[in-house]
Amino acid sequence: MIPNWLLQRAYLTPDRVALSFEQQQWTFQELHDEAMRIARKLYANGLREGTRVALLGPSNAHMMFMIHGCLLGSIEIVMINSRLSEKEIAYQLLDSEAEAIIVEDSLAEKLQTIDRKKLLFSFIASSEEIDFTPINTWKAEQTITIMYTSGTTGFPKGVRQTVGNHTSNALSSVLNLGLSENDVWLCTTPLFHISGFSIIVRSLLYGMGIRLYEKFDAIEAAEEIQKGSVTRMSVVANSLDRILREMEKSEMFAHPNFQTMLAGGGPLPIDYLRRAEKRGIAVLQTYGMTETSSQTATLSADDALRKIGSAGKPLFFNQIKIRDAEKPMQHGEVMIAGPHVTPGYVGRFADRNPLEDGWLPTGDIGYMDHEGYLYIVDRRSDLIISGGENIYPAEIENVLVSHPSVLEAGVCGQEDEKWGSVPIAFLVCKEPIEKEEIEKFCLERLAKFKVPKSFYMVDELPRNASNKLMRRELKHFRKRPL
Ligand code: S0N
Ligand code: AMP
Ligand code: MG
Ligand code: MG
Ligand code: MG
Repeated sequence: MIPNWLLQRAYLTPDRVALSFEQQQWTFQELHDEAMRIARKLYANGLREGTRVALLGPSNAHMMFMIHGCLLGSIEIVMINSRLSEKEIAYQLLDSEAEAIIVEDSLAEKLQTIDRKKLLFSFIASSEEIDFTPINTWKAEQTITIMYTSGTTGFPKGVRQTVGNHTSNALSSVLNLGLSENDVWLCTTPLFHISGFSIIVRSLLYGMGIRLYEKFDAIEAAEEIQKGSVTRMSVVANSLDRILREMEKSEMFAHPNFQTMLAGGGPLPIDYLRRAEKRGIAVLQTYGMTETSSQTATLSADDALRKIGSAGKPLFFNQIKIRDAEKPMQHGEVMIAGPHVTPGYVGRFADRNPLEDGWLPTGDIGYMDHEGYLYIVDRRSDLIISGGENIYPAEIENVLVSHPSVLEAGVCGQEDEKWGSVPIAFLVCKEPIEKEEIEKFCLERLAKFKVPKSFYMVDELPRNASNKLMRRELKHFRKRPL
């Protein structure tokens, strides 16, 4: 049994600061009261403990209250990525069978053709309230959030994250990072990703404050770090680089209050770690995923420079092994076990067991060095990571071939200085096609970051003897730009 996080936290430390956003701040008691009001309104709208709803909103204080209202009311939340296209959102609603979608008013235009009960933030705010008593304790195996992650087949998978998954992850994290009374976590990663949501869970379990921004802003982040108004932050390579550029330009240094930057979501250029050190920032590389409710391994502050490039050792409750590796340094698929690993999916993949003999195969290739430190070297399954957003080629290829002029399509990643990697597409066409036309076709169906940056015409796609597309060969293929 695990206590209802916010109930317990507001009981233990009601007067500690829980959240600050723009010029306002809220204690845990105030956050509890806001969440309780929301939960009563959600109950008045027919939602109940265990009801599954989707949630779409920007990372602001109202969104926080909405998340906490759902959590307090033990309502399962499907967190929707606000960069997705309407069609992608429709898929997730259908697949998850969410009873309704709660949407912040400014984003409602994204849902025009969506045939599902919509609850606008403003509508909920003006709803009646009904009395209900939140349950005190949760079962560890109870699903509390669902996040979609792209799948190799091109169909996104709704990953179940249980109360136990989140709780053990937050505990593992603090056993590695430590905790001080003055800790405040700067949150600029999206709340719909586990990179952002895990900060909420840590805040509740530790009694730690969150400094929240609706949008990542490198100047503001650099200033918070310099002032020491925050002590921790989560970043991806793109946001870290932009913060460092700001700090380098204005000769800024991290305040001694600032403890650590947790950097993950994709590979991190080693040069960024060195640049960060010059600014007085200890960057800890972390290896985590949606299926593990964030971190599995993280480098400890002591090892940050000695083990540069490593994603560290598994956190206390977690285990990592390399498939088929008999000794250190051998490369292979990274396998994960621990209480933070998802029990499975919803919808189309509900019957699929994510584990093999108790281990989660990640698709990532890595090795353990002689001291047991993990290094991630590659992604087996052709995943493209653009600015921390995952893109599976199959998902884009499925859209491309649905265009009447396209016969076959292949997509791969191309290195990109700004985003790390971006998708590019290779098309075999029935008839000539304009770049603008195919771009527009993609934009109507895919999040913008998934729309290929370049399109090339080819006569055929590279395939092996069993006719399987060899995406890694695409880049070297003879091609004509569209
Ligand atoms: C990097 C971010 C902040 C960039 O967004 P920004 O600057 O706000 O852009 P916009 O103003 O919205 O748009 C401007 C133009 O840029 C395009 N664009 C935006 N983002 C991307 C992108 N990622 N790739 C390609 N293009 C992008 C827009 O389309 C727009 O284009 P135009 O001008 O043409 O209209 C933003 O992308 C961001 O927040 N990224 C991070 C996402 C993230 O958090 N990913 C992590 C996911 N993984 C996990 O959660 C598991 C790992 C994990 O848990 C973790 C990760 C990191 C740190 C810690 C942890 C942990 O374990 O705790
Ligand atoms: P997601 O499915 O969005 O949670 O993304 C998880 C994926 O991001 C992992 O399977 C890895 O491919 C990648 N990833 C996360 N952390 C790292 C890291 N430190 N180094 C390299 N890749 C990473
Ligand atoms: Mg993902
Ligand atoms: Mg921007
Ligand atoms: Mg076609």
